[in-house]
Amino acid sequence: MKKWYSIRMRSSKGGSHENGGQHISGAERLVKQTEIETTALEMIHRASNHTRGKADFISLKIETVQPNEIHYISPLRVKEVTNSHPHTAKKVISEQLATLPIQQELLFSLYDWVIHDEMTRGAIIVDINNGKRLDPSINRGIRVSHVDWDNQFKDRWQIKNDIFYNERRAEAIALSSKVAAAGTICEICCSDDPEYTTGYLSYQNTFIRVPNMKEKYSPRGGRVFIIDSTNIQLDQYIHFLEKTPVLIGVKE
Ligand code: PML
Ligand code: MG
Ligand code: MG
Ligand code: MG
Repeated sequence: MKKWYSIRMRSSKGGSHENGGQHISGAERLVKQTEIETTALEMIHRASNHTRGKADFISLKIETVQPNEIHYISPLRVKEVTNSHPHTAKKVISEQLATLPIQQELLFSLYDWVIHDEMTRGAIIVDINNGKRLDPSINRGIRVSHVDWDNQFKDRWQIKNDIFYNERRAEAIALSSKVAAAGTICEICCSDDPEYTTGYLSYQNTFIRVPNMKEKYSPRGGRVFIIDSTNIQLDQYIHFLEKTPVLIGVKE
């Protein structure tokens, strides 16, 4: 069996993340040996040409993954809702999440947090029962990793679902499908890219694109995973998100 490789990149400006540098970009792929070089180059290129600024620190990690460790999961369904302005985002989000058993005040505070986050590199985990943050490290959050599309599956899926393709969206759907498979009740995400204002919710197996989630040119954005702490073993949940290799597709 051919080996797979996990390739991870994170970049920052003003020093490394650990030394207080400002996060610029991150990327995450699972590839076969023949794709390592191209993928690594793409990532370095991405870190060096980002709308959030020019990185002066890049960490690139390449690790082997045993094929029998890989979990195959299906992608979320994708839909888009109308939202013409950030001012109406809360209304749209609460309509989409009408059946989520969460206090409206908590939901709105999480939305506010997501569009204003400038500190956290990864995602935060929040308990739906009381709004308590559950992930251990304040600035880092949880960095979902070891996830990618199976390339052939992705090509077929895109044609079948007639989804307008862009790399950023494809990555977000892969990541979010893994997050949902971990047992997350709902995810709220908004990019920290100043040029990119479309965010998404993931709820009940659906990736819900929300245009104009934040004001254009805002360099802030983040991710929150809402879970039920009474139903989830936190260590295993975090381990799955950060370490278990997942391909979006079906095992051949
Ligand atoms: C990110 O850049 O971190 C999030 C991207 C969200 C993409 C949503 C979409 O275009 O469907
Ligand atoms: Mg980003
Ligand atoms: Mg791939
Ligand atoms: Mg962030």
